[in-house]
Amino acid sequence: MSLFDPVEEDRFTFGLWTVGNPGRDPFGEPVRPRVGPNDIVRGLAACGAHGVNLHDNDLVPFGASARERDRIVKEFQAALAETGLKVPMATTNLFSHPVFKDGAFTANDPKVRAFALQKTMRAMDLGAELGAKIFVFWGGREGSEADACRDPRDAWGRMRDAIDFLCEYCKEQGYGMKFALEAKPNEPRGDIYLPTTGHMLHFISTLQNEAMVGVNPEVAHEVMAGLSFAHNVAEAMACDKLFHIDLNGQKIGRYDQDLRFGSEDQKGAFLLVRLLEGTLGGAPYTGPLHFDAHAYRSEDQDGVWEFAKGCMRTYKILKHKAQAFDADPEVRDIIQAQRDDAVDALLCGGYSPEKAQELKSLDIDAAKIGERGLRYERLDQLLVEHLLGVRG
Ligand code: DIG
Ligand code: MN
Ligand code: MN
Repeated sequence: MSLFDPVEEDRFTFGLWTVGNPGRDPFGEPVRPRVGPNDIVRGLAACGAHGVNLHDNDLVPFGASARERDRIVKEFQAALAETGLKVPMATTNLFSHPVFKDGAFTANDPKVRAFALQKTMRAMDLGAELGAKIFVFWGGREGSEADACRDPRDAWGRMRDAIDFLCEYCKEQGYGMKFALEAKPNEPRGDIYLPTTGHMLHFISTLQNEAMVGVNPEVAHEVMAGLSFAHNVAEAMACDKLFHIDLNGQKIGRYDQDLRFGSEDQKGAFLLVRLLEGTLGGAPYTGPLHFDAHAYRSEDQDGVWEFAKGCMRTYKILKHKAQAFDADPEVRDIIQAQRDDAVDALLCGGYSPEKAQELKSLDIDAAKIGERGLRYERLDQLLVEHLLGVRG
């Protein structure tokens, strides 16, 4: 057993649609035979994963009869029992079927919006049956190309009404789920509403059941928008709204690549893992670590399992390196060098007239502070050396 082999406590999960992806892309047919959900469960268990996630139609084909649905679910539950794999998260496919070509919750046709609610309630029923306590909403088709088609405020209001309605359904059913909203700026729609995690955090504050709704940020989606993924995740953590996370790799300025975690921007992945694991001292993230990622189209199924192992192994390597980095005395010295507890105490705990007077009378030598070097070049070089394995 290597230090970097996954264990149950790592909480690593994969979607059925990730390691089950047969390698189709917009410009090519599948390159691998389809692997059924029960074999995916067995394959993920063999790789050391903790859990498996699913859209409704990853397991139950669109339009399946109730009898067929029950048979499929029963067989899937047997595979879960056989392997011990859990189902921490479920979601709805509101983007593949042509009925959703103009959106789901935000579509102009109220029959489409009604069908999206109906399909999502049934997907929540399925998720609850499998033990999922997190329900993700990714509005892949909630957007536009011909933006004249609707007032964007109507789209925003329809989305809010749908989430409010489904929160009430979840409460009435007693499912005890938390909702996690996933942002993406574009693709497959020309523009997608609520394009970043920041937009989602504000949207959540307008909901009737705000406490049960958080976010599911994805690396590729925030990087596509040219944003710092770690900063956006940090904002969600600071608001206690990081309910789930989609980990993968992405090159800046590309379509949504959903690459193996850590395969591209290792420094960004390191800083993300450092944040999630709290090695700098903040509270760690304790939810599922979900790899919403896909193997290269060049791979056979063995290559897909290598991809899955690589996602988990890289996360654990980076966790080990983040622990060493924040335990490095020189790193701690540089970060602590600007510490001033007496002044810090004035800035915490809110306003008081006494504090205001004390702050106004504080003698701060701005020129001297302005001249001081902060040694961040050395700090970042230490990070690079820890990452490259020559320190730590
Ligand atoms: C794409 O990033 C989306 C879908 O794969 C799924 O609905 C969601 C859950 O991870 N992510
Ligand atoms: Mn993606
Ligand atoms: Mn995702």
